[in-house]
Amino acid sequence: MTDLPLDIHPEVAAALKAGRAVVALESTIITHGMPHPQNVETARAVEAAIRAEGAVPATIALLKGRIKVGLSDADLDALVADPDCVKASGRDLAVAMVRGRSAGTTVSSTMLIAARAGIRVFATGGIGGVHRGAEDTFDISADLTELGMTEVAVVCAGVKSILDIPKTLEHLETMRVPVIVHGSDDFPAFFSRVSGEPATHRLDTAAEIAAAVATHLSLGTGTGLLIANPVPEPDAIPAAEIDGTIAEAVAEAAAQGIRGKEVTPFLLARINRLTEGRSLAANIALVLNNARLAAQVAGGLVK
Ligand code: PSU
Ligand code: MN
Repeated sequence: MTDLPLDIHPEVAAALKAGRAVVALESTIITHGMPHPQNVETARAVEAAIRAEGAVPATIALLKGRIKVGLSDADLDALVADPDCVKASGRDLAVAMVRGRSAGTTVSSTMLIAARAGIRVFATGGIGGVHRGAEDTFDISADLTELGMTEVAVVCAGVKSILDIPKTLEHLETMRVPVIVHGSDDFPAFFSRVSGEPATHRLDTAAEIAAAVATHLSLGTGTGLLIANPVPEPDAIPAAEIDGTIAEAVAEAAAQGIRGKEVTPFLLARINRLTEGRSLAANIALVLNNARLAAQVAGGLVK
């Protein structure tokens, strides 16, 4: 085995050593999920939101072939400035590293790296899942596979209806991944607070969620947890208003023959464009909201 080129930022390393709260963050949302400059602004705002809750942020990415756990300001600038930056899920890491590439890490690869670094709580916007039409395309995100085999709690705002939400929830059930909705009886659909799918479990406070995460980890099931946190009401876009746009984007992707790992970035970019910024505003608000909850959960976990 070769030694992994893995750099843990000194602040993150010190926090882990001292048993302080640390929250991992992914970087595909920065490199492939949001337009510039909102991507960089949001990345910095999310880190600030985590610090404001007393936790230490650890944004994870690949920089010129090295795994970074915690990015300096210069690292973040270098990541977004790299024209050859790729999107790396867990299976893409090795080749990207051997080639010395920079990459945004998806939920799947970020979970993998967070677990290796000893970080148990991770905040993002939305996870990948079972795509609409998966019965024909077999397009199921590696994020679900990773949730089934890596012991990290992922705080998200549910899943976008670019995905098949009922099938995504079925898949998580099959893989023994607890799905906990924060303060709602309905599983959230990213832009919308409700998806029409009932919450399998509801917990109302960060302290209760932290206790559930701690208990799940001590059970040793080997799986992660999905914590779904509905978008704040003022920023929510009702399903009735966004569903047509999403359907349009999904149809365009199919018509243009978009496949594999290009599908999700294509859909996100189309939806951002079609809603002229409204979806982006909701996206930013929900990521910040998830970062705050994740920091509180991480705080509860180290108590
Ligand atoms: N969904 C979003 N925003 C995102 C992503 C998903 O609403 O930025 C990104 C995440 O990094 C997620 C990845 O892990 O897309 C999933 O890609 P795929 O569907 O190709 O597995
Ligand atoms: Mn896919």
